[in-house]
Amino acid sequence: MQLLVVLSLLFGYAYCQIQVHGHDLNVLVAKGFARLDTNKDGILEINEYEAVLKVDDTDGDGTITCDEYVAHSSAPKALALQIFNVVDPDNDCSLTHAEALIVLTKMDQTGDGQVSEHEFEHYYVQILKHLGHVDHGHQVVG
Ligand SMILES: [Ca+2]
Ligand SMILES: [Ca+2]
Ligand SMILES: [Ca+2]
Repeated sequence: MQLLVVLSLLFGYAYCQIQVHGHDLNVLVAKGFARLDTNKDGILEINEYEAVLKVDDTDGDGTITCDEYVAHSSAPKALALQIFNVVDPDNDCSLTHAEALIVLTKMDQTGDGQVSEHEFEHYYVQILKHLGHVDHGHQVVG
């Protein structure tokens, strides 16, 4: 009986990983960006980013814990947690405002203070590649 539970957990996890590929990856990126780009002009600006940080910070203590992030992320729970750990520089399950701003700076390749959907997608795919969810050279198409 215990073995069955373990097996179903393992398969559940594997299924979650498979879903990240191909079309579903594009859906994840689009959903993630849509959540951040609140005025829907295709550009993520710092004020939009900070507004979402406030929403994600459920208890309003100025930092986003991994639990708070997972609860708000558009990604599946297990994946959201992995993404959080890549994004959080000191891996303490807590993203301070300063750490969150570093993330925005990393996404902003052109350094103009705005993140296009293309820049967001690039950053997201880099993280997923780092986590092994996307093969190197894997065509990320729908
Ligand atoms: Ca915008
Ligand atoms: Ca918090
Ligand atoms: Ca941290």
